[in-house]
Amino acid sequence: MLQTFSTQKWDETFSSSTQQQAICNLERGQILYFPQLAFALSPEERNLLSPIYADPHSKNISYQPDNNKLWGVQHLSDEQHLQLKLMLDRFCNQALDFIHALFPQYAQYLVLGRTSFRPVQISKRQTSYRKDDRRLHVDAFPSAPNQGKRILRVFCNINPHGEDRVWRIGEPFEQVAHRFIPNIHKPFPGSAVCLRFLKITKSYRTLYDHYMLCLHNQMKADESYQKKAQQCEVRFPAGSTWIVQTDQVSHAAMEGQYTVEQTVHLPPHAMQDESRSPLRILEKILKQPLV
Ligand SMILES: O=C(O)CCC(=O)C(=O)O
Ligand SMILES: [Fe+2]
Repeated sequence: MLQTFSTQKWDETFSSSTQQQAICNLERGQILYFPQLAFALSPEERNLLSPIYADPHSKNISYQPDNNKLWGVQHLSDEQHLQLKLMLDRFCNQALDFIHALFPQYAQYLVLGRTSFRPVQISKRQTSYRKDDRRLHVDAFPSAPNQGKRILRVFCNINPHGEDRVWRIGEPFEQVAHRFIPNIHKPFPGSAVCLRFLKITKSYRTLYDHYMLCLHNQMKADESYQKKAQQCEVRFPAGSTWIVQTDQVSHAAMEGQYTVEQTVHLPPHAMQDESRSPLRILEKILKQPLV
């Protein structure tokens, strides 16, 4: 389930055998775990570690690196606003360089996504079941279709009180898909065009996005599945980093506060073994192209 590395610095160079093993394990749905790779904060940045700066209406504080914009914040002075942006920008660059060093085959195909800062204690957050990441799920987003692209994420627990981030990891994607896909209906004809026209989705919701979103929702809605599905607890201590493809790995975040996260997207054709992508697995089950 985890491949553990002894890496201690963000500008590490990796041997080709380590790179090969990492890519292989990642594509098989393992979590790459770096228990000694911490994201260091300055004393001023440590003052930003408070849930009061998170807008209660947003799930996380997000930063868009390509246009240098911050969302989901409140009560920050201009100076703190800038500090937080610089902190997330630094994390983004370190995480991206690290991914390039570990997966050089992916480098030219990667599409940079959002950076997030998660200062709210997960175990206390009140949300609807669909937004509740304490339920096992694979990632799929209603307004942001990704049209088959992979969701690759780097997480770093920056908790200043030494508290773990606690996840549950569920069964392999193929098993999840075989369990839920037969009960998912096709989308209504024309619905993807309407959603796009009404600007509910940021791009066209492909069949792939439809099935992934239904999978995400049905997993979260199924109380008995949540309790009985094969699963195990994984604890990520403060000062550790982990890399995971959250569209493939069934996960639930149960406990923890203060994490930074970087998302990158990857087209399935850039994978070493494309047949392991959720897109190709769903296409095989449904016997039709989905994008
Ligand atoms: O915040 C976390 O630890 C993970 C939450 C989650 O499910 C996600 O970001 O996909
Ligand atoms: Fe998730």
